[in-house]
Amino acid sequence: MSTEATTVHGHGPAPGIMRWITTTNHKDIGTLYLTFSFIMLFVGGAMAMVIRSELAQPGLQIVNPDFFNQMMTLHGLVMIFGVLMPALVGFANWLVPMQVGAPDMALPRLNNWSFWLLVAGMSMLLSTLLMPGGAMEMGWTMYAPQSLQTPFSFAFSIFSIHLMGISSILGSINIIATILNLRAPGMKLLKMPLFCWSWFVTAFLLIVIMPVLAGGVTMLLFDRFFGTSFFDAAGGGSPVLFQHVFWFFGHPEVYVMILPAFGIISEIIPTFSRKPIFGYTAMVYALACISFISFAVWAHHMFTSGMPTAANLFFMYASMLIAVPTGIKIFNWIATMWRGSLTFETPMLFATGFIVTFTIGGFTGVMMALVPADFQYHNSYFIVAHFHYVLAGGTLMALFGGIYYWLPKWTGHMYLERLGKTHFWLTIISLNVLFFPQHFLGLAGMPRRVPDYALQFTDFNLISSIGAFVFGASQLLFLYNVVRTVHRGKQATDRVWEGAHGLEWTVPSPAPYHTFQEAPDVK
Ligand code: CU1
Repeated sequence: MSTEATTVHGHGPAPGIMRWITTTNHKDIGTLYLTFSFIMLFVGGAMAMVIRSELAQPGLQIVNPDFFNQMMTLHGLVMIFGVLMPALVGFANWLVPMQVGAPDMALPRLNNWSFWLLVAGMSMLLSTLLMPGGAMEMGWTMYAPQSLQTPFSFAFSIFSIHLMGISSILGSINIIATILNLRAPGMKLLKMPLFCWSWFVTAFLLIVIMPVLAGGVTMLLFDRFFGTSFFDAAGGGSPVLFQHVFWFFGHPEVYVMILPAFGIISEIIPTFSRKPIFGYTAMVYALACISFISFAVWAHHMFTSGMPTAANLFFMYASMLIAVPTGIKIFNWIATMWRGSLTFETPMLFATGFIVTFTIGGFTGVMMALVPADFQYHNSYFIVAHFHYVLAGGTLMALFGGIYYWLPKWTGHMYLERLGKTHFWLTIISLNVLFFPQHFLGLAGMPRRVPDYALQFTDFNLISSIGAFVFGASQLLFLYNVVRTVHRGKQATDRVWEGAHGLEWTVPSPAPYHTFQEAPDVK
């Protein structure tokens, strides 16, 4: 790993394991986040394998329904709070200081605290599996009234969500403070690389939504353990109110997981196109626009909850509006590639794969935004297919691409290119085998979150499960490649990707004078 582990306080790094526990160095903390996320990917992935094993055949054969529900709930929470968010924060730690020309994050000790709070929170969440009654079973959305009938361990799940929320808020404060206060002279906001911009916007989203989630789950805690009735109809409360509170957090949370992924893609594509990003300023405003509108669309998750038609229509139109700035971003990535000197090393394969699979998820999102159509899709496997195209086909692909792209910079070693390409092709094919049939299952009426199903759903479920096993096994290639790179990859050169005009590593996307300049010659 990085050899420059000196802290900003001028002391040398602590010896041995204490270095990693006490570190305030942004690169060390970035490595910690990424390593933690990598471990959680296999934990959450193992839960997905349990789910798909059970669903490979109709009937109950592997696990009992209670355990299935616990796996389904924890899979969601682990993937969101343990894998995608920590990985993106890991990228922020590594890249934001380097991209704005800062010596470290603005608040290095807080940075260390953010990481270890996350570890404490996630450990507590996983420990609920071992408690009497097991972990919670109502899905990561924790809808009342089911969540008011949960085992004792629910209190610990809520506390773990509080810990992880505090971790996210502190991390976001650090990113905003770094970007606003520690930019090098001449690094104007509208000259920052797009990855920095994506995290700058995301950090504000997190600071707004995390307290809302904390408030919501605290009210659940009070209803469940202290006799209040915020969400309990029997005491005059409203279960639908919980859905409003939850999705006011939950929808922007989706953008927390995708905007930094957009940032990663916006760095990779210019490098492998040997051109500056097309439409830099439009990309920045699109990010801001998406995050702004994301606060006005939460009830598109609740069209069937009995809202007035006028409200349904408002949330339908607002949701469809988000397709505009998102479309601008997709267009600009493709325009960046247009007439570029393209090469397709592993990071670029993942970036182009991202555009395809993420866009499929985007299109099904537009389908579900339509109120009358959503009545058909609601609570069906179609929804599962949709958000896995966005989160696995989108964010996870961007993370893989980003790791391959920056690993030589971070470790000084080169990964195995052929193995990386094999990982990409196995991943993209198995991902589609895994998730595409789920659209058909949902349209044919298979509900989500069930351990058993009617016989007519057997074939597509089996195909989906086979895709899942191949997808899971493919990630072992990635694990091997990364570990091997860190330990004994061959020396990386200064300009691994041979990007023209210094468009490499930390600065591919700053604003050029204008975006129509000719593609520069390679060499
Ligand atoms: Cu949403």
